Amino acid sequence: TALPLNILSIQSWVSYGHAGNAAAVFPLQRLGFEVWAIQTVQFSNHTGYGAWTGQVFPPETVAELVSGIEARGVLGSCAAVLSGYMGSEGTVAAVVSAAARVRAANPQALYCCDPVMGDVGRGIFVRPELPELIRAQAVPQADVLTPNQFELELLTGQTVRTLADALDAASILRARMHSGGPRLVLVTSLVREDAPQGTIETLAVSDDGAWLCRTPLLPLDPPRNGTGDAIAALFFGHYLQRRDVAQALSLSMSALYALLERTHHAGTREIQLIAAQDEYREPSHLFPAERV
Ligand code: PXL
Repeated sequence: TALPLNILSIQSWVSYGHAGNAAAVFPLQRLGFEVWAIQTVQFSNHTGYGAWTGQVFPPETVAELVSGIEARGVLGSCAAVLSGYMGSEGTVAAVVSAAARVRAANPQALYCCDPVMGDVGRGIFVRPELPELIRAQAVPQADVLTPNQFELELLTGQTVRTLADALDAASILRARMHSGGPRLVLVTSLVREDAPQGTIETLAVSDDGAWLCRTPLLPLDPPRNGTGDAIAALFFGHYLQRRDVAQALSLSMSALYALLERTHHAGTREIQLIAAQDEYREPSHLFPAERV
């Protein structure tokens, strides 16, 4: 039997609740990945609460841990790198260099950058220097990018109101990404004027075309922090296992919807990441991905 795929996931850690690696590692493990987790920060809870304790790790920690893994002689078996919330400016360069070191050891490895910057309603919630650094340093190295609608607008300077706007902005972004890879853009939390009321969509754009997956819009109050981190993990995980954009989109959004529905019924502030575990690999209800 085949060994599990190894994935290096560089994100935040929270002790209580689910955001960053605390929202990404478990779904990836449930999909069967060996996750090599590096934390960019260690906070008591996600910053959506407005208050937290803990530390932003110095950027050197990322390089130090990658060196330690490299010394085990295993970097060539790393299939992928996933990055999310970066605590400080220096973390961007450290993450990009980690992706480069993995690529040097395994030229087939894919880098997925979740350009965590902010969201509609909340605005930018990372340090103000980060969006420009992510745009300039991380995007050109990324094979897969998973911006939400707000981050897509911020990265491209385009306003996204319609499907045509979203497709335009995604192709602007694709042109700036790592060449030689799938240059795959996943636009999450897309709410556009020309979609049916009461729905939310995810748009995947690659060389082979574009697909849209539509799910019912559940109440966003309280906001479900960590959702984007779980989406990036589920989509990238399913994509790595199948290399099929439409299937990865349908499976990941169906799993995500099950997670959000469960959270809605539980009425909790935190996403029900553990309770929804049976939905990740084979979601009980499949929402289709349709070509656009
Ligand atoms: O969901 C993005 C995210 C990741 N990590 C931490 C966060 C947030 C958003 O609030 O606070 C620590």
